[in-house]
Order: sequence, then structure tokens, then C-alpha cells
Amino acid sequence: VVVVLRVLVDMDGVLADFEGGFLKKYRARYPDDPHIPLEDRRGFWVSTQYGQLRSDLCEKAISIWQSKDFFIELEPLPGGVEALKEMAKMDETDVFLCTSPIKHYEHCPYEKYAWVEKHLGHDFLEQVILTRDKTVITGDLLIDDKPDILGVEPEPSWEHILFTACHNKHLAVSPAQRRLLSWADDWRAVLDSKRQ
Ligand code: DGP
Repeated sequence: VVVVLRVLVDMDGVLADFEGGFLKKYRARYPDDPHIPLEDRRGFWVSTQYGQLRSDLCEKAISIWQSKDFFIELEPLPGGVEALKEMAKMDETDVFLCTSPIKHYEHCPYEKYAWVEKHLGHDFLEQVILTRDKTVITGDLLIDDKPDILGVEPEPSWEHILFTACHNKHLAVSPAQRRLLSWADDWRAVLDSKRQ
């Protein structure tokens, strides 16, 4: 039997620099309002922390990623595109991009596909999974920067590898939770650890 490893890779915060892109556009649009430097980010939800800073900033934050060209203009995170291209070429390995679009759907889903085409190539569009619930997607690994990935399936098939980001790096996670510190970290060893 040939066992093909299935790897699910998140986009925002893993391949695309959501946090950096957000901060740059937020500061340009609201230069007279306070901001949260990336080293002070805590918690997955950007709008929650901005709302805690000052209540009106929650909506201002949301306005940034709801704007046209926000998602397509996100910069690739270092090494991510190269890692994905290499992963996709590996024997016995299927790679899917598994990403949750925001519910303000005017631009985000379109721009996520456009981002994949621009940075990974047209053929990679075949690998895109847009879902608001990653627990119903089967796979061996899910590489994602969100600490708690919940949904209707109480026992997802994948092992969640927490990809380190500004908002989760100080987080004490359970000893069982494995991390990938960046794409310079040994992602090949993580894949190999799941092979039969
Ligand atoms: P994913 O990385 O696939 O789990 O998708 C989560 C999306 O939500 C991603 O585009 C980042 C975005 N996001 C970050 N902070 C907030 C927030 O405070 N509110 C909303 N609605 N989306 C956020």
C-alpha cells in the first residue's frame, strides 16, 4: 500500500503576512489613532485587542481587512512559498491550502485565489480549500497559527502544528502541541514524523 501524506496549510499568518499587512494599512488609514506594535499583539483576533485598546478601534480594524486589495496585497511570509512548492513536489505527499475566508465576502475569496495564482502558480489553485470549519477536512497535518481550531467535528483527523506568529509566540501551549517556529524550522522532519 502506498500511503500518501496529506498536509493542510493555512494561508493568513502562515503563508501570507496578515498581521504585517494589517498594521501597515491600518497606520496609513488611521494615522492619528493608536496602534498595537506586532511585538505587543496577543490573542488571535486582531479586532478584539484593538477594541480593548479603545472601543471604536475594533470597527476601524475590521474595515482594513474588509477593503478591496487587502488580501491580494499581503506579502508572502519568509520561506513559505518556497516550502510549499518543494512540499508539493515531494513523493507520497499531497498539499492543500486550507483557509477560512472572512464572511464579508466581496473581495476576500476572490483575492485568496488570486494570491495563490500570483505566488504559487495557476496549477496550485487545484489545492485550495476555503472553509469556515477546518475540523471537517481530513488530513494528517494542519499547519496553522490559530491556537484553537474548533468546529463540528470533535475529533479532527489531523494533528495541528501551531505555526508561530506574533500573537501566539508567548502562549503557553500544552506539551503535546507541536510548533513550527517559521518556515526556516524543520518542516520536513514534521512531515516525516507522520509517514508510515
Ligand atoms: P484562518 O487563518 O484561515 O483561520 O482565517 C482567519 C481569518 O480571520 C484570517 O483572514 C485573519 C482574520 N482575522 C484576524 N483577526 C480577525 C478579527 O478580529 N475578526 C475577523 N473577523 N477576522 C479576523
